[in-house]
Amino acid sequence: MSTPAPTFPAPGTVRPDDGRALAPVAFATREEVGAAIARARAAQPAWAATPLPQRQAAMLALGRVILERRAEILEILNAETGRSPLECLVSEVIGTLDFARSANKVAAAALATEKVSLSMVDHPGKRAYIEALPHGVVGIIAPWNYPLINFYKHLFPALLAGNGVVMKPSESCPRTGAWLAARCADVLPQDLVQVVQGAGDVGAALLTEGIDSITFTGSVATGRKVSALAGERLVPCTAELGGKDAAIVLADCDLGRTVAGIVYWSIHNAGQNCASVERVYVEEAVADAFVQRCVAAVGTLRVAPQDGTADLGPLHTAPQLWLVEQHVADAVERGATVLVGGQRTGSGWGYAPTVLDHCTHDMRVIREETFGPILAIVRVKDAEEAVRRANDSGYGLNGSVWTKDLARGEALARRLQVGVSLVNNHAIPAIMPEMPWTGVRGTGPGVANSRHAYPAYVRRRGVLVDSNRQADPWWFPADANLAAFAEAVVQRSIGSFVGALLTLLPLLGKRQKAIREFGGG
Ligand code: TXE
Repeated sequence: MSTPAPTFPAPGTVRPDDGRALAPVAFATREEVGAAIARARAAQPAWAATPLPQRQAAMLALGRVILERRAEILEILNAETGRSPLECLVSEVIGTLDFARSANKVAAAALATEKVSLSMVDHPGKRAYIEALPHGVVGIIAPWNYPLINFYKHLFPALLAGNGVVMKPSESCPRTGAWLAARCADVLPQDLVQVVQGAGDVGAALLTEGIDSITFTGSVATGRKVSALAGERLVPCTAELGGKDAAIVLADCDLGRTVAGIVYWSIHNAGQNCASVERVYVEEAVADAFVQRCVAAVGTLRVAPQDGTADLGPLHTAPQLWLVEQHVADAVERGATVLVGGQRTGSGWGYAPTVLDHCTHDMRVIREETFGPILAIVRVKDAEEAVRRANDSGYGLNGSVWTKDLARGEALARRLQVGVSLVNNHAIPAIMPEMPWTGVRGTGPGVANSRHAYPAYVRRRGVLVDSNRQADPWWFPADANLAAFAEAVVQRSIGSFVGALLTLLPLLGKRQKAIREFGGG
């Protein structure tokens, strides 16, 4: 069920918690985007030539300055998202220096030159290696839901790899991106990190104005557009998109811990997390007890009181609030029961944390990304049904199984068609630079974090040095000895290795002579 969308305030112009106006931020023109790329490009070669240990030290300085000046960013985040400074501190700021430390370790491995092991028989005298070179200037396009962390998880590795960076914050959270760019300017070479403000046209201008690689985080619809534009220009692109994560609650779980974990991962950041638990499949045997405890726990959560102790903030935008209301209304119409919440808080874009019981797969709240503080419960007969239903989704980011039987949980979690499988936790790898953050289906195959994310930041160059004084035996001229040589090579592969070698050796001598003569002696 959906009704036509009403008119909403322009993104980023009002506080989500009380609707007060925010100071406007100027958007960049296409020419200004081009100029920002050019400035970063001019600064990048010197940065790329800076030894890795110095780049790593700069990352620690960046992580440190973010922490030292946390009061400023917490105020900005609070204004732009309506979340309490405490929630912003815990979810986005607290870990910056630790993240930088771990990102430094990952970079050391990801950027190390790889020796290639070549067969001395097939490639005598040849030595080869693979090196990692920065793309040049990396564009980072971020969404609004974690406006700081969605930058720095890409910013650290992009810079460690020796790139310049142009950041494009969401038009909903421009001030957070601007503050982060200013902190980069505090500790990094001048112009290396740029920020351009604006909506989708400014994001697209990064590509049309010549960015060298693009890292996109956001919705599926935009991810497709960005990937297509990057594809046309043959620009490396990685896209991390939405999710509809499932959690499976088995009858033997530790009920208290499971309820606490699932309520947190459903409702943290008002559910505006690509890896929120948006569907809970609970085994019938434990369903009543699980639901009862969830209702009691969710009923205690407080939205956006200004005393600094809120458990969660409001929804980030008016369209988001409207979408959540649509999903709840659709679920109720199709037979779900609202056990707690289910309405606005009355302040800003606040929506009360909600438990929906008896959800089914025909409901939007189970099929589409909701991005709201909704704990949607589907009761299932057993674990098999749970796995089948969990995999029945257009997305695949995280999936978790909650049980005391770790071996069974692990086996079930590994049957989930997702990028990150967990037992007794959810979404936590997002803040682990060592762990890949990736997905399947609509979530997209893009990878953030870990050495596997590095194609977004580096290209590989293979280098081969040949010290063999003999020519390669298949060079010109083609002659009868080449034909015999080729046949002997085939025999070496499929027939007798030793026999073929005995044939090859004299032929090699003849081929060398012919090739030398061909080359003029
Ligand atoms: O996305 P949008 P939003 C997902 C989350 C949800 C979405 C919410 O699941 O689906 O992000 O973020 C810019 N060319 N994830 O609503 O609208 C736009 O200005 C270039 C996934 O902000 O797609 C903004 O800066 N850029 C996740 C950014 O794209 C364009 C983690 C995102 O906007 C553009 C967090 C265009 N044509 C959120 N149009 C994960 N999987 O890790 C818009 N933009």
